[in-house]
Amino acid sequence: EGHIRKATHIVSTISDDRGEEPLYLGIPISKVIEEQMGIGDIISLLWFKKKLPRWATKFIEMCLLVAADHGPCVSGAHNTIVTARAGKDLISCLCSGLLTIGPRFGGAIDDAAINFKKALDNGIAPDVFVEDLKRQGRRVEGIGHRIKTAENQDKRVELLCQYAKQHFPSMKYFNYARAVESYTLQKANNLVLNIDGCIGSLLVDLLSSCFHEPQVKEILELGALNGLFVLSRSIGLIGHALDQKRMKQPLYRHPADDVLYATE
Ligand code: Q5B
Repeated sequence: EGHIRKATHIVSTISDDRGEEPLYLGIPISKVIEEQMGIGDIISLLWFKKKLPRWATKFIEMCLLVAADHGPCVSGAHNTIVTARAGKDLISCLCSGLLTIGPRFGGAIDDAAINFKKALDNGIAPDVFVEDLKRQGRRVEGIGHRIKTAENQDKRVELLCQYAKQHFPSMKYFNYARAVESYTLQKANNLVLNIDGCIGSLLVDLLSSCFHEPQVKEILELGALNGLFVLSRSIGLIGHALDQKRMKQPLYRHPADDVLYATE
């Protein structure tokens, strides 16, 4: 006799918790441990739905390592610190910091990746690419930094680039981003290729070596790459929350003499 199948409300394709142990894309967690997989492997299974080669998962892990924190002054850490000092719980402190991640701070990775890819694929010269965006009143995503300049270069960018040179089959999108940087640096010396632009362009190179074109486009359009910054920076934000709580820092109030009261 046939079973009547109930219509399901949710479809899920990445993991299964019904057996003795959880499966990540069909791989039991005991195998994950046995094969000494890293967090890059887990991300590749659960985010990209594919087991990626070691050179690629190691690069993902490097992105997580180098972007975990950038001091107490950046937008995210500042919000987390203020929230911790207002006596809120760890999750609120973390969320408060995370909510600052966006187009100007840490959340420019996907747009940088999409824009650099589109420009190179369509054979647009770097200077034309920059001037087109300028005409539209838009900034070049992945370019520009508050403190990093041509003279005070970002070590994180250098380290990721060094690894890619040794292990990536192709770096054409990164090289294009570098060419864009050469042009923007002629305008101002802080218009460097920043951490978002570096991760974005190198991830396009990585994904293009591991996936077919439609899948690469899908991953970028899903906004998956900003997830790398979010995941990584969560480590630093949690650190800042714990740091403030450990020191029992009092409620923060911004000094009034640092505000221009421009009221009539
Ligand atoms: N101008 C990042 O700007 C920043 C331009 C540009 C064309 C650009 C800016 C920007 C794109 C978004 C992006 C990721 C807001 C940055 C990060 C993580 C972090 C952070 C940390 C960490 C900095 C002065 C003049 C103006 C602008 C022009 C600036 N950027 N033109 N394309 N991209 N970038 N974000 O210094 O003629 O005077 O009107 O939006 O990729 O978030 O450590 O801090 O790990 O935590 O505030 O590294 O570059 O300069 O806004 O005063 O602009 O430069 O149009 O021209 P600034 P502004 P004009 S990495």
